[in-house]
Amino acid sequence: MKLLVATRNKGKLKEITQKFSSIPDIALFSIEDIEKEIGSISEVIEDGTTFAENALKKARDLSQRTGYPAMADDSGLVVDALGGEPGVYSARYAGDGATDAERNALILEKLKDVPARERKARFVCVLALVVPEKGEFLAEGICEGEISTEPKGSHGFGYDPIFYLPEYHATMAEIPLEIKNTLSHRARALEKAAKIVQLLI
Ligand code: ITT
Repeated sequence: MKLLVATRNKGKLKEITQKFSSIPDIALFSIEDIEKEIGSISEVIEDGTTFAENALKKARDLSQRTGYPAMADDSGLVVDALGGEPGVYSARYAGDGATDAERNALILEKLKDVPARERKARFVCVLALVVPEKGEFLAEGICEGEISTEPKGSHGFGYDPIFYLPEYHATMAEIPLEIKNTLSHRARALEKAAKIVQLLI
């Protein structure tokens, strides 16, 4: 089965490719691969109020444009002390054009007076699979942690440097990618999605 992956995020793509590498009879193509064949694909506006809505919107768009099965992920950081922010706004938090470092700094600043016990947060990932003639499927993965008091580590991407995993005594950016890929929200959602894909092949 040919499966198009609706993301331009290199970190996500790497994680998805690794997780699906053991599934026989599946060939993954990124948006960039498809653009080489059909020309540029405009960005989908992620204006949904839930991760599921946005993931479905991205997967439907790519599948409808190409006629192939497509998978998209919407993911982000949910911080309890910020009432669930940045949530679906994770990619745009701190404004368009802000860097990962600026987004991390904004969260640390907003939490500067919040004590350790109230710094609980989670990464959430929803994967949407849209398969012509077979249907639409959703898979969710959650990874629980805390917001640290300073950024640490250089692995991963996005909010990883401020996402502290108490059981590892380290942030997500301090642990090797191979470990992140066993416990991350995306890893968990991908495991569920892989089972769905295997049933559809
Ligand atoms: P695509 O829409 O092209 O897939 P994106 O980077 O815009 O890529 P999202 O809209 O899903 O992705 O935004 C999710 C944001 O949440 C992302 O930019 C990161 O800042 C953050 N995020 C998601 N997964 C993460 C992870 O594993 N580690 C750290 N931050 C993550």
